[in-house]
Amino acid sequence: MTSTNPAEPQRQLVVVSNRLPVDRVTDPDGTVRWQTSPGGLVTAMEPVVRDLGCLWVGWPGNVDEQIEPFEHETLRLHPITLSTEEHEGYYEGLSNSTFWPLYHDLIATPDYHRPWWDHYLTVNQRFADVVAEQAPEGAIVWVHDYQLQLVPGMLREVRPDLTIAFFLHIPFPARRLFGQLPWRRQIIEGLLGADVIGFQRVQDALSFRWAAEHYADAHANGNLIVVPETADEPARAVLAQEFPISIDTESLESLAADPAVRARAKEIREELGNPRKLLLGVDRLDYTKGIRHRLKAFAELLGEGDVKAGEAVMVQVASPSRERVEAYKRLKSEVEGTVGQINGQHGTIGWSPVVYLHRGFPRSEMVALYLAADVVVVTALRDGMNLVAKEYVACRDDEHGVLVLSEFAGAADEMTDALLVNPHDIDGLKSSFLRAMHMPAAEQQRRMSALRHQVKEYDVAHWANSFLRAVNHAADERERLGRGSDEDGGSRIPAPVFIPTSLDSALRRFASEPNIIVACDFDGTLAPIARRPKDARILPRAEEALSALQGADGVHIALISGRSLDSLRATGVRTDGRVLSGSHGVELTGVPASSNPGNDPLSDEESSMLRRLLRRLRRVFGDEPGVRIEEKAFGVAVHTREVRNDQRSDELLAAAVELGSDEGFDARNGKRVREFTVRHSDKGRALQAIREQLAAPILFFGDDVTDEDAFEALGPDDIGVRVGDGETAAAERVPSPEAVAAALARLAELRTGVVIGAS
Ligand code: GDG
Repeated sequence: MTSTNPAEPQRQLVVVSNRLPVDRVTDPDGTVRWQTSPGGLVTAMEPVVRDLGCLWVGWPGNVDEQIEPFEHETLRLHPITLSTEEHEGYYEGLSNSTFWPLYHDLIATPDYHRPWWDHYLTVNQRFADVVAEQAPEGAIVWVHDYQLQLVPGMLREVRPDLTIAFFLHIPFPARRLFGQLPWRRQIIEGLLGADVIGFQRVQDALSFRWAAEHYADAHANGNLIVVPETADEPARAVLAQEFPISIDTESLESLAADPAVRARAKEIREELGNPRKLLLGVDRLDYTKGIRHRLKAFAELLGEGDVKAGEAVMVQVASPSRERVEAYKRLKSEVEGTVGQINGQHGTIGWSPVVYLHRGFPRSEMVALYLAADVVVVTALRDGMNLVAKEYVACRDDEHGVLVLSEFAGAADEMTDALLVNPHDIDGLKSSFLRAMHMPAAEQQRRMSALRHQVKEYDVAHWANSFLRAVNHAADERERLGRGSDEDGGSRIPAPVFIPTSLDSALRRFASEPNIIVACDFDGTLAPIARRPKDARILPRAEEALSALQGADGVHIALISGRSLDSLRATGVRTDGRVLSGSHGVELTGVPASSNPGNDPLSDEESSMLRRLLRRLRRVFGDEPGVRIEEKAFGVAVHTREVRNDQRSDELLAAAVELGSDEGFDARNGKRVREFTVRHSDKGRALQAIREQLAAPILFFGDDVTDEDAFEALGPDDIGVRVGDGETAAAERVPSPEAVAAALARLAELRTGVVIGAS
């Protein structure tokens, strides 16, 4: 994999996790050595730190043992000692018998045991103390997972020079569930000690932001949480956002291409008696993984004769996990009992329907299993991400094989071409297993090829780079503020703003006008383009700058979008007190009514034209994967951002234009969207209407073809700024939404004196 972006400043990295990424093994000849340990966290982080090198602080795996720091490949490892009692309270207790079940939707009942909390505090403090002592000045400290949620807060108190990041590998519980936790305030405050908090899914980040507002004295503004100032510290911003983790796709692909591994895959099938279908499950033996559910479904298929003797084998790799925790002991005996029952009842002398392997295997053996499997079953009842799902498709360059994937695994957000299942619905599981076992080759190929595209594009390098980019931004900002306090006795100095000098001077002039209108397009301008429009979010820095400007005298903020206002609001962008123009100017709120083309309801003729078009578009594109048809107040839009292939997207859009023109509509072109409106308006007319009402010069930012109407409507006192490439009528240009945020921050600073840092 590629390491972090070379453009990023090189800061020293310290990784902190409950377990060190290595296990100690003693060879038969008595030699002791360390080898990389299995598990999701290590699998994901290993390729990240392999290139970067780092200091890694963690527990080495045995209690009451003091081990000196040592080196392993590019890592410097600093072991933390835990006593038997601490291990029971902090790890087996609070981490695995409280947080784990609570954060996984109460699949098991969490115990809230106060002495465990005391151990959790002591051990988190020990980790924080070691990091505080070992971390180089100005380093980035990346803390992992639910066992160490207090470390960011503890660390910040003693080492304010560090930039602290936290990544939660498991889900963050829904609002009311988290509310059960007796120590909910302490946990939120501990996490808010970080500068950046990463989650697996959008939903996790949303739940956390809600909890931060309700259980700590914080205020969420989009994905930025503002922690109010205290006696010791000024107010701070914490980025809380989803960064879905992934796998080292390239290295798995090359392992899967290794002839020895391929030969082993063939051998595995032979050893299993060459069944027609091989189903595979790979999990830590954990009650969240839904192993019992999948066995039950498979057993019923055998019992009902849908799977015949000798026809299929289910291989279940269940690597040992948390073996001293009561719930895991119970699960182990239940699973083993069920496997025995199934094999006893349905097996024959030469055929065991379930092959259960309760141990760890080398990576090459796992890959051989993936290659041998016709179907991989991931039936987690709740899972942060689930890397097994991604690993399976990464290995299948033959584009064959079927992934059955639980809707409750984080991976389901991205891997929509899998056979998605609700593991609680045993009948549904049975149908999906059958469907997977009998899926025609062409459908397997279509699905697998789309899934592979996904894991190739969004691999672990992408995950680490985007996370570390956000953390480096936070670090830049800390440095900048630090410099400010040395030079200016604590005052904040302006952010380094990478905007063209001509725009900077235009902004200076503009900022001194008595009244101003700051108008921005949304997608591609305030918010980076997202693959699914519903996932687009305003950049925190842009939101902060707009909010600061909005609070200043004589400033009007306008959001001018092609989206309908409903869809704009659904992105969570702040809309109160702002002028809003949606559907390319057809909808307009926040200014007195006069020239708003959206004030009159649709005429009968307009609505029947629109209905006809909508019906035809739905009929033609309704089932087309990746195409989204958006109904708007006065029109309809056909989006193809999720169509995976550019050529296919172009064809579909061209077909939509044909259909529209047949119905008498002209299409408006956007990036991977064609829009048809029954009532004519555009962003230029919207801006004119706004100016007529507010009588002030305009600063307008836009990135799309449809924003050109707005640029053309600007006068000599206005400023038009085009985002990105392409021909334009705008006088100024910036490269990206990040640069728009920087320019807005600059304007906010000029107008109000408030400095909006990079985030
Ligand atoms: C947590 C979250 C999230 C398993 N057995 C063997 C083995 N493995 C490897 C798999 C895979 C990893 O372990 C398991 O990762 P998962 O993601 O499936 O699950 P968790 O361990 O629960 O991980 C999870 C993850 O963190 C990352 O953030 O996705 O939601 O619960 O890579 O292949 N590897 C080898 N031998 C085995 O026997 N070599």
